[in-house]
Amino acid sequence: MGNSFCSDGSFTTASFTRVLTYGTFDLLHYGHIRLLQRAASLGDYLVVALSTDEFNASKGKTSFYPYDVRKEMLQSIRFVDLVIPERSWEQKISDVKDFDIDIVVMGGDWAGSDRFEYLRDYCELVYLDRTPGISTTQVKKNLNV
Ligand code: C2G
Repeated sequence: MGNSFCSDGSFTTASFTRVLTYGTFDLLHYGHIRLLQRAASLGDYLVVALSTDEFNASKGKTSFYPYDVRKEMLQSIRFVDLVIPERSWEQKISDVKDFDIDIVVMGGDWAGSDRFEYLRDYCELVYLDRTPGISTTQVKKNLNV
């Protein structure tokens, strides 16, 4: 929340809403874009916590593009304001505090997950419907990569 000062010296507490979401965002596709676009529309500032290659390895996942490329692509998106590394499952509370987050947003595949529900004590939690018919796994299969 930020204060904005009026010309007569008074100030109002203008609301400035910060949104945070997590993901790997590999082989960036329109399902990711639509999630990010809707997340950004819930506030004024969007932070994306991007899974590092090491964190993905700990989940048995290997992305097609390395972290730096995935980060570069996200940073080029007009409505993404900041990209930070997601290094562990345990960093979310400190992320919410460190970046003064008001709303954490995730796709519906995470709805009700223990990996996120506890955040309700620290911020709002919003699950958005996934975009049907597209996934990184599907793209890889179609490209035989
Ligand atoms: N997503 C979506 N529609 C799709 C595909 C993905 O809305 N067709 C959303 C997912 O629900 C997620 C985000 O896009 O919120 C990023 O998707 P992934 O990169 O697959 O993220 P995930 O592997 O779920 O990583 O700590 C949590 C993890 O980092 C989440």
